[in-house]
Amino acid sequence: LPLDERLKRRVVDGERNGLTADLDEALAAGRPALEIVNDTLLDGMKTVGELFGSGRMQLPFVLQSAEVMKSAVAHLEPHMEKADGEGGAGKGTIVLATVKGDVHDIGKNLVDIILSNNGYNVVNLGIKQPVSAILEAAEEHRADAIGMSGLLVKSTVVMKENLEELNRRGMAARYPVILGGAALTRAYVEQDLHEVYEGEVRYARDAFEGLRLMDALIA
Ligand code: B1M
Repeated sequence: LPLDERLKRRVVDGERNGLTADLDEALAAGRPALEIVNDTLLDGMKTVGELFGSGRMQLPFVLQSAEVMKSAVAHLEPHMEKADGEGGAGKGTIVLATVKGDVHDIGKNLVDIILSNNGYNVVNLGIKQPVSAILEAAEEHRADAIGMSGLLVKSTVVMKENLEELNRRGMAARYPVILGGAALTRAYVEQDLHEVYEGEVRYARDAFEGLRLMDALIA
């Protein structure tokens, strides 16, 4: 198989053997690390999602694919472009979390990498975070924004409840919120949730849009 196909297969098959050798070969051929993630590995995860969704792949195998994806991203991370030499973290702070009840964190961790590499200080709280933990971290770190990720349909409801809690606590004006994850749509966030939230709430389709939004919010 061509290298690209091979890498994609490794994600789909959850096959770690030979992974780093293939990644190094792709890097040596001059492919940017982020492009390998976005164009090849994420394509593999998409296939995994389709197979799982249609009942042709069982959960333990999805987990193996997720592990391969994580090791690949960890291997590629040092090769990703940094925005400034110092590794800055001076542009602003975002508190980032996967919402309550949701364990999916590959997308969130990509957002962390992209923002950190572009000069933001990211306080990554991890998965299954109750709103109280997110809001406390935002206050403690004097965050400029809050980022919430969630992939389950029920997480879209949790996100709405979280925004209502920010309203209730009178925090909405101080915290712009960026939402991302496969179950969301732009319309749900920028129309429905926009109606709900008394502050600014925006939808990020991918990690790069998350970065563009942070740049716009902080400017
Ligand atoms: Co789960 N899972 N899963 N799963 N899983 C989905 C989400 C699902 C769509 C699969 C399917 O049915 N086709 C489905 C949800 C259906 C629904 O809600 N209607 C599903 C299900 C059902 C479940 C379980 C309930 C299964 C079960 O137990 N029976 C269970 C849930 C457990 C829980 O959360 N309580 C479960 C478990 C798991 C694993 C643990 C096995 C594993 C996760 C491992 C991990 O993350 N550590 C897993 C995986 C891997 C998936 C799929 C296959 C792939 C997700 C992924 O990592 N994609 C997924 C299928 C799918 O998404 N279509 C699926 C790659 C990742 C980079 O994409 O996170 O979307 P994503 O991030 C993108 C953008 O969304 C965006 O940027 C990224 C790209 O740049 N983004 C942000 C994300 N967050 C952002 C935040 C931002 C900005 C952008 O700013 C704050």
